[in-house]
Amino acid sequence: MRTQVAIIGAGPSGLLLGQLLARAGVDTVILERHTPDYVLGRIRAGVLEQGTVETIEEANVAGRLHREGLVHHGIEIAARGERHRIDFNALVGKSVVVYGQTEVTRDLMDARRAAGAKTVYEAEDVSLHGFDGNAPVVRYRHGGLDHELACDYIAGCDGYHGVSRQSVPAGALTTHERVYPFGWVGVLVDQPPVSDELIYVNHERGFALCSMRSHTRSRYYVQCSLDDRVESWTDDRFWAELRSRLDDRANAKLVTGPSIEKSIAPLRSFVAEPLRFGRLLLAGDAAHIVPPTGAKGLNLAASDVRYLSRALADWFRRGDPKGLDTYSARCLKRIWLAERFSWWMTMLLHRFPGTDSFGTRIQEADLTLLFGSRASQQSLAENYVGLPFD
Ligand code: FAS
Ligand code: PHB
Repeated sequence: MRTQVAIIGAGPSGLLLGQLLARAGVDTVILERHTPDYVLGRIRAGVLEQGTVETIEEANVAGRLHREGLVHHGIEIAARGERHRIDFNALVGKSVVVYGQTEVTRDLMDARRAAGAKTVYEAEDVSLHGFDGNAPVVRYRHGGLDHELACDYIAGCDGYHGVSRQSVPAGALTTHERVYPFGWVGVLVDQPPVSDELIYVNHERGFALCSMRSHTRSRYYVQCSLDDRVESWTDDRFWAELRSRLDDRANAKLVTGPSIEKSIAPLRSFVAEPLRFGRLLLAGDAAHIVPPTGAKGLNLAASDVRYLSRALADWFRRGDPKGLDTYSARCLKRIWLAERFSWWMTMLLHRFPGTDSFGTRIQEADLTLLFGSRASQQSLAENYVGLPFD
């Protein structure tokens, strides 16, 4: 089998890249380790930057997003018994859309299926070869048979634990990492949200986040220990811990119920440099990870894919290598700005085990600056809604 671009991974990065390339007339095959239901069952991001919405519009799969997505013009930060609204409209004249990653993935899957583009689900033992030359090959097993996919380029969209980054020769990659000493327990519940907008909470017991997927489905998180196992977080324990971290106004509106999904996510900051190795290009979580505190993970993946789809289209349509040659540097500029913002939001809102008095006072000063300075609020707003593309 042969294609122009072999895409490894059918998460949002791989599917969005496949859709954008299809619209540019570039042929792709996506190889995905799991089943479509397994991919859709992973509950992850919930907030889309304006730039991400524009990229999804460019992919021509924004119909349901515009019908069902919730436009949010601000968020609230709760700390020290206070709540402060960050007014995106007043501060930067932009907004975000609350629309779950699962729904973005579903829309992209439906579009790819309707277009008849090839996706191999349950592809096993995927391996990448020859991407340091001009004729890369991807090998995999499917249905008990060995397969070989010849291609011009490989897009490694297979996430943090994928095979693509692991296939890069030792020494060709530099990684940067920060692992945080806590995780998030996340719960999805079919009950109305406590507020019209997201509430990020810094509480002495730890971080909490009140989010949503719609007016009838809410998403909540509480900071937990890295030693915690999801089995030890019963619904009752989760609701009691969330209540202990919310203010009276939120508690009065909180409607609990049986969780329809519950998971623990570790928090880390991670970047692999560069993103290109000959005919292999990394995008999304395969290249970087951010703590979800800044709602950047999915948006950063979409940012990589926006650059990569244009670069590959320029190459296949006009033989212009400029986009491919500058892909890594352009992505890394946005990646590090998103890494910084996600790190800063995490430092601002979490209680770090073992923090000394200096660290505690610095966090308090950061909150005082944010609550009292329009310039500080403007900086948070411009990063949260998404920095402009260069
Ligand atoms: P993904 O990991 O989503 O997709 C990679 C795909 O590649 C998967 O389908 C996987 O099965 C497949 N794959 C892996 N190895 C393979 C192989 N060897 N062969 C073939 N296929 C292979 N971001 C936010 O903005 N907000 C959040 O709240 C948030 N919460 C998160 C919670 C968790 C637990 C995790 C892990 C991430 C979270 N993220 C969040 C970040 C997340 O949304 C990612 O940024 C987003 O999924 C990135 O999409 P992809 O790059 O497509 O990677
Ligand atoms: C979510 O709704 O899952 C969500 C929203 C904002 C974040 C993280 C997660 O920062």
